[in-house]
Amino acid sequence: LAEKHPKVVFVLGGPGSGKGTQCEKIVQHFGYTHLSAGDLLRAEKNSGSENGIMIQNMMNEGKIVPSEVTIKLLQKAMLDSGNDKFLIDGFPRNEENRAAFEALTKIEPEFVLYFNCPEKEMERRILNRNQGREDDNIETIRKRFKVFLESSLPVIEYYKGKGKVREIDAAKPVEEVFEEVKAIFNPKVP
Ligand code: UP5
Ligand code: MG
Repeated sequence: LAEKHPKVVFVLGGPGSGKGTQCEKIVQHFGYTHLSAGDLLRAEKNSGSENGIMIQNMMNEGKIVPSEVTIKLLQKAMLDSGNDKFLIDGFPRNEENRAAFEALTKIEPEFVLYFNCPEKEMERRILNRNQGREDDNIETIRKRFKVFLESSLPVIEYYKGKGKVREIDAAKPVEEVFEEVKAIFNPKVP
């Protein structure tokens, strides 16, 4: 995988900050392949894999699935796609995820998109989503927020220290957020 020198952008932000929504729009405009780590884990769970029950239990507690499981799914999806430009959405979620991905894939992200959104707004969005996600209940949402603050924000801080974070005000309407996103991917277009 590393020999192909794929271009990777990590897309991070709290639960419900709009990562998936914005990634779909980036795909349409900029030719990336969107890989949501959460979606890959949900598909793995539904495939009846030996890890299915473990994945389900961890997601229902808002906990972070062991790196090796997630990274294996990401690597396979990258190879299967045939593309060389990826949006990796919702990963890495903790320092261990980050270090393991780097060690196993030898891939460094080009930059990190960070969708910054107040918790109240993220909560409102998730409770309105209604797509049958088992983790979209208020108890699990609170746990997801706690894990985000404790484990995922430090990853964003790490990349800030490397000058790689492109922070976006994600509290605005979808189209306004995407205007900011576009400027990051395509700084020349007015
Ligand atoms: N919406 C979006 N943008 C909006 C806007 N600007 N204004 C108003 N509404 C907006 O959006 C959420 C909802 O808000 C949608 O209804 C949308 O229409 C609306 P979405 O784009 O889905 O937000 P997103 O940030 O993708 O929210 P998501 O709930 O997917 O984020 P999470 O990070 O919580 O979920 P994820 O699927 O990444 O992970 C779920 C769980 O999987 C984790 O809790 C964890 O247990 C596990 N996991 C791992 O263990 N490891 C991983 O690497 C990844 C996940
Ligand atoms: Mg998502």
